[in-house]
Amino acid sequence: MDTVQKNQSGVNENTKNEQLEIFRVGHDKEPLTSNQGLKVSHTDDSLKAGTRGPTLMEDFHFREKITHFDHERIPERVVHARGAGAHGYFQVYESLADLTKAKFLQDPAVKTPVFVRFSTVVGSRGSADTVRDVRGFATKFYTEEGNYDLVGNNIPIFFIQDAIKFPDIVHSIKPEPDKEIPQASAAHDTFWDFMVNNSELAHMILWLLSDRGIPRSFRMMEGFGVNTFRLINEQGQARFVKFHWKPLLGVHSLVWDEAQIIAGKDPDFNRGDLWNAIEDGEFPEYELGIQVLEQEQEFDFNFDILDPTKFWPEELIPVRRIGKMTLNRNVDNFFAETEQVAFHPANVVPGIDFTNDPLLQGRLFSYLDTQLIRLGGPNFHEIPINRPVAPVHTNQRDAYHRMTIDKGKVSYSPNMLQENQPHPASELEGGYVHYEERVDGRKVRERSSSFKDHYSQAALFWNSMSDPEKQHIIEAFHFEVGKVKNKTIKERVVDMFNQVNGQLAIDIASGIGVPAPTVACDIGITESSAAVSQANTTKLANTRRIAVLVENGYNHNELLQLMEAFKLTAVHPVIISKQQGMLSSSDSHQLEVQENYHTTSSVLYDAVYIPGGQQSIESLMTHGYALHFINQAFKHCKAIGASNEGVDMLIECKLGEISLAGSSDGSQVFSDAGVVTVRNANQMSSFADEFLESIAQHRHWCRQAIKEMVRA
Ligand code: HDE
Repeated sequence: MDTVQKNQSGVNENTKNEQLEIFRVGHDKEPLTSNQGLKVSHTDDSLKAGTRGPTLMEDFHFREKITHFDHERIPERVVHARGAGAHGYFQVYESLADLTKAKFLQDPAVKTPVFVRFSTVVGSRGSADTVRDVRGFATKFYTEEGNYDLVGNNIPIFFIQDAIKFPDIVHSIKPEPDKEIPQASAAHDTFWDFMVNNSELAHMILWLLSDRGIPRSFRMMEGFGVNTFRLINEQGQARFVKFHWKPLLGVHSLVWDEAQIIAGKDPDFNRGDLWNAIEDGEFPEYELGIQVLEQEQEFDFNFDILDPTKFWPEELIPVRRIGKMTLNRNVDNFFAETEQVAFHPANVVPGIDFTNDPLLQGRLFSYLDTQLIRLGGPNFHEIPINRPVAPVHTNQRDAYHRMTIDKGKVSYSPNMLQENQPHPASELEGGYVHYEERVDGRKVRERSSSFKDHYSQAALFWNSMSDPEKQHIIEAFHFEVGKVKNKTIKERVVDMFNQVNGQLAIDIASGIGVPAPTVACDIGITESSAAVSQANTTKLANTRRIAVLVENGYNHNELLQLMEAFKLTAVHPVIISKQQGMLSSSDSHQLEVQENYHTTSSVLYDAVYIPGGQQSIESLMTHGYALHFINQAFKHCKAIGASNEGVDMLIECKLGEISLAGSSDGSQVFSDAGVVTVRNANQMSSFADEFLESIAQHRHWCRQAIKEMVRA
């Protein structure tokens, strides 16, 4: 039964899917054909003059096959080349008519179809998912009034204030052009050279080097429109707005050491995580939030609300959650959908408008321009993933790859021959009318003095970090700037961050081989914003992946109890053993192994569980890979659970010795560090609860201080 209500023009969650259906082709039990529909009888040998003779020109099948192959690549995106996409829908919680006339924000019954593409910025299309980088979070809403694109990132601010610097920053962060090294990394001289010569980057650097730069999952990542936009209501009243996406699973990140190892063990880690969650029916959900300012409030703050290197602290301007997006369908074809989707911040609908944010102004040019080269001409809006569900009637004709067969001889306006159709729509008919902002100024290449403070919000962000988050940022500096060869650049990094926080500069200097500042600065910013710290995010065990380490002779009852508890919380256990195949428990139950120690790694899980069973544990204790697996999970501050003889395995790993003074029997010795143990079979249920709670915490940062001593 179709319970989805349609709005007036018939757009609903399924509309885009129905539109795409026309283009989908399955190839079940069909004969192979040429592109002309000719059935092909043989495709493994080219047509030759004799079995050992030359290939003949007349082999049209060979030529068509090879020619198509030779042309199968399009240029990758200049930035955001690597990405993953998914379909879904958006529903507003209540009408926003008081703020905007955008139709998709009026009726809570309407499910507007969306397509989202997540991405990294710097790396090539084949680069690893878990590099340190900003993540793109671009959403296309297929509304009844045309496509609306919210092309955002997972960090609420940007590096630069004016779009004219975009080619410079991107050139500096991309691989150095002489040797094309390093791939997908900011840890090299040209980027930091650009950085020390542009103090407006200071704030963004702290966000990039924070845990936000290495998200655990696209499902656990915030999104931000970054630029300041306008909402316009039916009465023509305008307000300033910032857009936010808030993930229902909270905001969580990897550990840098882990992120680097994952880049080798599973370069598709984030992409696969998104795909699997959707296939498993665990649909990623994000609430759309808005921060709204009245026009009169434009100059009420100690930062310029049009400056894209500043965020609007939620404590000053609260985020109102106005609706929810659910991603519930994977793509059928990566190239056709994820690769060919074309976002553009200028794709707006009535009720949403621009501001003079100078970064946004430049973006409004760039995205259309880049699609022309990337997608080979001006008809990319006809590619199925880019087609609006709203009807299209223009006087545009021709050009490469035109699909529409426009009828009639009139392709201009005004005209008499076709009674001036298609006719420009009045505002009442839904025609887009730009907000009549008064603009008055001299032609200058200058920046407003209200954009000149580059350090106050950097200090605000730094103050907002918890101690573990601060530690991660300092370590990230030690990595990123530690890789820089030029000593003067390193010294200038320290000088720059001395302007943010003197102690931060001292801590950066301590790891990169340059002197600490002689005078530690204090710029006198004491404010903080709790909302930007991940320490205060939602914490849930749901959808986490748990490695279960077992060998023959494991305790079936213990494992069964935990598996049931995992299932209830939608936690995913994965059975890992030395060899794939079947295992026998101590009481002869059979269990299928999913991964062996070669196919998987501790870094691919959120937690580890070791059930008891004398024989299983004795076998694990002699296996270096298993010992390493547990030590590595411990080092990355993950939850670890062990029951009965499983606790002996932890003692064998010497986790207790390294971390906390524990009792020799191993019972509950580690619990405050996220290591949960039980020796008593009657306490399995409370053990399961405690272990799940420990998984929900995501990471146990109290182990940080000792992690360098862990042998992993
Ligand atoms: Fe983009 N950006 N950008 N950007 N951007 C592109 O467009 C650009 C900026 C963002 O998944 C390009 O189709 C300029 C901010 C995302 O397909 C290009 C400036 C934000 C994506 C481009 C910015 C973004 C892009 C490259 C500075 C967060 C990927 C390929 C003024 C709000 C969209 C393409 C996808 C992609 C230009 C800055 C987000 C070259 C000139 C700020 C998520 O047009």
